[in-house]
Amino acid sequence: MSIKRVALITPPYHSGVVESAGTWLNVGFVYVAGSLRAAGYQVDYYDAMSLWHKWPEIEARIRAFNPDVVATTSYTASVAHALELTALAKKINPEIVTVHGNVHATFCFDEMLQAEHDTVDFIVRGEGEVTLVSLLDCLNAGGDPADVPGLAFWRDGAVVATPKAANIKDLDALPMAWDLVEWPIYTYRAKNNARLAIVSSSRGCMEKCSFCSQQLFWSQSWRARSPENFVAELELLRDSYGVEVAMLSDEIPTFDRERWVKILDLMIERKVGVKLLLETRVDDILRDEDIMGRYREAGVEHIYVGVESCDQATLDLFNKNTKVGQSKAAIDIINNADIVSETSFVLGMPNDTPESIAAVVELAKHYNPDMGFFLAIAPWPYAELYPELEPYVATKDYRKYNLVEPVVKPKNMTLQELERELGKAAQKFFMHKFQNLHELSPWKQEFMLSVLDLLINHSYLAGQMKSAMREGKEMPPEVRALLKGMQGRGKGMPEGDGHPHNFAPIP
Ligand code: B12
Ligand code: SF4
Repeated sequence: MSIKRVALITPPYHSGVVESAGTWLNVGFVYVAGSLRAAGYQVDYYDAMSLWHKWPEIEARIRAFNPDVVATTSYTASVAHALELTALAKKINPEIVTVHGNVHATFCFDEMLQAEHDTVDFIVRGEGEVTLVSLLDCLNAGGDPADVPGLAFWRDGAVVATPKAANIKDLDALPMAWDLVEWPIYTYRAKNNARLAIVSSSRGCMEKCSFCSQQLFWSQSWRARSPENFVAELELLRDSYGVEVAMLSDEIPTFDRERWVKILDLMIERKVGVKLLLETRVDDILRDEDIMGRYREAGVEHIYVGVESCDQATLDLFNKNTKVGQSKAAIDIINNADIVSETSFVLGMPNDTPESIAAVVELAKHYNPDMGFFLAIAPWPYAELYPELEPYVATKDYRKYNLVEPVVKPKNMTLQELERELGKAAQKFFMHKFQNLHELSPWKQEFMLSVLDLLINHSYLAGQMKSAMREGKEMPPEVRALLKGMQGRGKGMPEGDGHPHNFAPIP
């Protein structure tokens, strides 16, 4: 077998949620492509999802590149589209080797291969850089994939899973294929369409939240790049590709305070100027209260912390390892540093009712993040919480496992009622926020107005926001002016994919 050309393709799945805020690149592919090229393979980085390509365009690009391998990425919500993609590749040319990676494939390889072994050749479990190259080298050398760690595949009527691959030790040494990225499409709408990158400074998380897939994916480990290596990458992205804003894909970039402080200091010292959006844990924010000014000075503009619940019993069920009071304190710290604060609440648990959801909205207003999102719990079939939720799981249609569409049916609500209550929760929260816009600093006011623009022009909440804001007189004049120019739903967003269009958090 002679394999040279590898197409890395994102499945054209859209829940329309985070996509309202911007267009986000696939940094996992930038890593995998870098390693493939270093090993001598030619790569097409093809973000069909972000390009909003439909099947005919995807088919045309596959035919034009004429790959030996089509590899794609499957998290739970996108796996159906990823499977359709590899079926398409086989239809175009049965000789194409098809590969799936990412979290859903890593854990649900058995289910996928049982059902789709005709069109799925290999599943890479865990990190892709070493395993994919080893697989392709093995195939080229006529070897046996059973000897390559980190794989699953179908052979003789059964699934073969090879031993787990070792974690990559030196993240600094991984080559990156930034030059393959189709940069012009990646912009951050909430900030004047600034050029947007996603970067990774660390991988993993040592916590054990029972609803979360990421601690499982990284086997409760945490590894990081050195501050010098990471900051040099931001400079390269700024100088070579005009990157102005970068979102960290890290689960917890701040985990090691010493390393994080070094990153902040280097960014200040070298005047890097790239603005950072990041997610971290409430306890790291409490720990870093004394250096929040440095966060801001270095360019951190937006911090998401997962509050998840306002109720200690639910936090304990989630294994969240935080106390209710800590969340409010962390949000205050972020707000006091004049950084945009964002959080989400995981709702739609079996015991939820309209009243319990309304109570969360009141607490959300009290916690006072700049942005609050009210998510429908998605029962990842491999998460520790799954057995608890299983009796209430209403559908196995993974396309709905996107944190917006309810999948778990509460005991005393229908799925439709829950969906309506979640919509109302967002509406009530943001109405309150915009009524009190004047409490924010000038730059945050400006930012929040662009968020409102996205909400009313790019979101399925548009209808609800419109009706609620008919009493626009309660709103500050800037908000009223924006409302006047309101254009209804969908501007600039392709429609008709059958999923709701929402504005929601950094995932
Ligand atoms: C960046 C990101 C996105 C980007 C994706 C951009 C793109 N062009 O593909 C955007 C913002 C669009 C996005 C959207 C969504 N996302 Co998202 N996203 C992330 C985030 C923050 C980082 C992922 C990342 O880059 N990690 C860093 C890289 C280095 O790691 P990696 O991606 O895992 O890739 C490595 C391996 O997995 C493997 N690998 C991955 N793919 C492949 C493919 C092959 C062939 C191989 C060999 C290996 C391989 O190799 C890579 C390198 O080692 C994660 C959370 C997190 N902290 O991980 C959520 C996350 C992946 N998202 C999630 C979700 C739910 C969504 C949405 C459904 C949310 C929503 N409601 O909108 C949407 C769906 C997409 C859509 N279009 O509607 C969930 C998935 C949960 C699950 N278990 O299935 C996560 C884990 C967040 C969470 N809340 O739990 N997301
Ligand atoms: S939710 Fe966040 S803190 Fe909890 S395990 Fe997942 S990544 Fe870690």
